[in-house]
Amino acid sequence: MIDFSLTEEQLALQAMAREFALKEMRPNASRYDKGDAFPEEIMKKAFEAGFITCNIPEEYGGGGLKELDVALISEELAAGCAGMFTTIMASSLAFTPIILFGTDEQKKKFLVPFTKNMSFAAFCLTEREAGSDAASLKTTAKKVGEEYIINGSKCFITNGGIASLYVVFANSDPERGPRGVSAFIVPRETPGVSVGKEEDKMGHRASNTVEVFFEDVKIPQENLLAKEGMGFLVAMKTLDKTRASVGSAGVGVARTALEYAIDYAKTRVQFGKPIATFQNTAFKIAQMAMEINAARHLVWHSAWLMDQGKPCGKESAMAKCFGSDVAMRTTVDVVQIFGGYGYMKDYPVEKLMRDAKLLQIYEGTNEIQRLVISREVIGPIKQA
Ligand code: COS
Repeated sequence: MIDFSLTEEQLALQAMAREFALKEMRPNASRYDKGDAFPEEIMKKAFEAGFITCNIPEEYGGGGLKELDVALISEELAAGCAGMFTTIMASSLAFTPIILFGTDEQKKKFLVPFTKNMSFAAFCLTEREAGSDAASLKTTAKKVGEEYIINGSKCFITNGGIASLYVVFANSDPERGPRGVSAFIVPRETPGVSVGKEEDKMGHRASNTVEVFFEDVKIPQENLLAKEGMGFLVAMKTLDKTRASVGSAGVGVARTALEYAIDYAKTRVQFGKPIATFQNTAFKIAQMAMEINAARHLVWHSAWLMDQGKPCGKESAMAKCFGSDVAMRTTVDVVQIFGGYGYMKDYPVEKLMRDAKLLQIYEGTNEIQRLVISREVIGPIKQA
């Protein structure tokens, strides 16, 4: 049976996230976009509200939210400020491999502390020469006795400079390609871990992005996630699960842009009439509303599949790709509706356009999402 209604609890959760976004995030979004400061106070409140640990299971002290709940929250928080949303959700991304593949001991040891005090985690997969081609990692993990020694570096790491814990993907058997990759839990204080300068980004400026370096970092065997050689699977399963929330963020960013556009179009008078009365503007608004709704339905469907324990790789990729493309198209059109004002930093819409761009790039570029979707839709091809 198809049912799009939300439960009382889901409506309450959505309302709470919306209130937080409107009260704490949106009024401060421009300030953190323009400066270099980290929104520490807002993150403390986000921690107290339970957003940062919302996907950690209840038995380990987290919110234990289902994927549809996370999708609802993600849309609201990203509607408030995409950069702050990214800080919150990058921790969830790093928790996910531990939630999916960690032992009970690993979960107790590494997840529970995040539910007691505010701190952040980072997912370390990307390298300078291994972005979309995630299996070609150069970072190595050499087994010596009961330890692994990690050497290499990871780039564009969200939360990298503020994280207390990293989930690091490294090659423990370079001969075996994807099957040689292993995943490790690396506490920040481990000797040999260091971080580079903060990246100066086009958007999501409230979030922290750095390079993370590992130099002879000794990690005990008990910090290995799953089994040696299963790291690529750990990464892929994690991304299958988390990508839909990037789609939610796209819906949130696009929705905010549309709200600004409607307000503006109703009050901006040209040729003696509000510009909302011109079909060029009205039809653009109709198109945006349609696409936002379609994107939200893709996100909800993929989250629903995950909650049912059904395969969702293709749907999650669709939700991410379409949701972020909608955010990009919508924000570009909204800047156009605002005309010259839209291009000025005094107005909020150019930030949304800059923020939308990253949603098409991170957690797998939209080209990779199309690759994942097309491989599944087309299936095996017999070569002549
Ligand atoms: N779930 C389970 N297993 C998967 C999987 C998935 N979603 N995707 C791939 N695999 C498995 C394959 O079945 C294959 O297993 P076998 O060796 O047993 O046959 C193995 O992993 C290698 O897969 P594949 O041959 O498809 O690997 P490719 O090198 O062609 O790359 C893509 C696959 C492109 C999908 C992967 O590299 C990718 O997702 N890249 C983007 C990475 C990314 O999102 N980076 C963003 C940074 S993280 S924020």
